[in-house]
Amino acid sequence: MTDRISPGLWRLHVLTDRKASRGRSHLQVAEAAIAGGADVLQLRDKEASSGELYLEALQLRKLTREAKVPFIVNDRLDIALAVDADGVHVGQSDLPASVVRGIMGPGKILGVSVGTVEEAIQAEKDGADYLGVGPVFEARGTKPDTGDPLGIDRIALIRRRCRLPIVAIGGIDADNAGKVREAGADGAAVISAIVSADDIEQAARRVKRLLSG
Ligand code: 3NM
Repeated sequence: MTDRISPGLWRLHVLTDRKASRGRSHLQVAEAAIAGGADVLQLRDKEASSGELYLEALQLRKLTREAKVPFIVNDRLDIALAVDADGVHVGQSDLPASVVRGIMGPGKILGVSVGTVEEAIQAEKDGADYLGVGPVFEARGTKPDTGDPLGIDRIALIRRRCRLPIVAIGGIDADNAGKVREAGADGAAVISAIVSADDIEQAARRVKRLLSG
């Protein structure tokens, strides 16, 4: 069973993405990703209305609770609270991490996206439980505004300056997942290489194997 309160032990984070899923629902994607070994599931849907997102989140909450897999909602604290998700992941232009922590309280998981050492140190002060560091490689079109890749060295740099678990994101696949672990990341967050695959379960299993080694 995945340890729900130890993000440092979470290797494979699978994020949902409506467009990248090739017509499959978030629920179908999530079921297959969990079968393939996802340690945590993050609902990320920038297109859904609040009403749609709430219904999607309810479905994923039920699935993840039964599977004993932690469930994180991207950006939307309101939705996370409404369905009793295990936590929220915010970026630098979302609601500030310190505010999210204040509203959520200490019992929930807070992930924060960072690109620099300074942002990482600030996120730690703000009460983050883990850092998303990216885009490490070229993101695969699932996020249009990610900017230039940071490169693998950024993981090692942040690792030296910050004690929080690091989750690499951006262009991670079965070819490079091992490299981010070697650089010091505790895990990786993946969209396209898993949710766009013909066989989502098998794709998740491949990436998971590299992250677990
Ligand atoms: N955040 P893929 S990169 C959602 O750098 C997201 O913070 C990023 O998708 C960041 O695995 C990214 O398909 C997209 O490259 C990751």
